[in-house]
Amino acid sequence: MSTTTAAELPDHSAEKSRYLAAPRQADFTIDQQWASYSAAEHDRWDRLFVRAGKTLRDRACDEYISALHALQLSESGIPDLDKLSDRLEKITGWRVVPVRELVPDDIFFDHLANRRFPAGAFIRPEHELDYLQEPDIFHDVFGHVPLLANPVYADFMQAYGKGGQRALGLGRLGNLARLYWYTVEFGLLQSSKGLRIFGAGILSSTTESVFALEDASPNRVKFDLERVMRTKYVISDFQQSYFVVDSFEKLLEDSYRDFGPIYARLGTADDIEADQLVAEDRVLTRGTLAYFKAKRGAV
Ligand code: HBI
Ligand code: FE
Repeated sequence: MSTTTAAELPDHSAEKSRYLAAPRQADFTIDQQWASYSAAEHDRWDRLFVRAGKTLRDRACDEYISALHALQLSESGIPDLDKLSDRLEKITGWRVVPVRELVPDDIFFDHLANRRFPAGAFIRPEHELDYLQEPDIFHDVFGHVPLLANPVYADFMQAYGKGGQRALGLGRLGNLARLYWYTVEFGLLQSSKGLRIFGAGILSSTTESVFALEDASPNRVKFDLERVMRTKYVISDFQQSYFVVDSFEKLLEDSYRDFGPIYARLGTADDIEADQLVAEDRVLTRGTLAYFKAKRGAV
């Protein structure tokens, strides 16, 4: 999750405060201080891992499941990011670098453009086990890191980082953040066995893993790069629409397109509401939006 600035968040948990007090490099990386994790924090990782693993059987895409195994991620406590990076680097050249919290956009994109994924070093406190606004080590390492071991997805993430650097220069960060949100965070994949999850925001949430695939409420629409870049999103609840990519190869191909003409068209196109369907959509599920209407008390 990546649109709340650290300053907007309430005071910090003990798990996070120890990192806020630690020295930080110019690229916002810190020392993970792996030896400082308590038994309770390692146990929390294990409980999150086992619970999510049960929900993701037959829901996560095969590429994610095989990557988890390739990286030897398991319920054996919070991973040492240096050791994890040594395994990951051998496969796709990516490393995972510890950070305290959300980092500035330009720093974030520079890391991605250089095959470094910034991961929060802190783990969520017990009372935020089910949901937290800021990316902790479980969201980042369990949600985002595994697919970096998939060569095509690894190329896409680097291309995204380079695209982000260009977007910043063109004042188009908002459009690019939407692309990230509806793929890297909340993307679904069309597979031979039906819809499967690849977005980290869904993978790291057991409730949203079920909602995104099985609930009648949300729209499910075939992914279209330009349409997604026009689509607003909510950050503090389930998504009202999910987008389905045909393959990581298609996603990578899209990321190599010349965004210049796209940004020009986006300059005059209206935004699309998170729950809205538009004429050119290839709709897989026209959602009832019941979940959201109930929340708004509008039923
Ligand atoms: N920082 N640590 C961290 N993690 C993110 O996902 C992140 C970030 N900074 C900026 C950012 N994401 C967003 O601006 C991008 O998703 C567009
Ligand atoms: Fe994320």
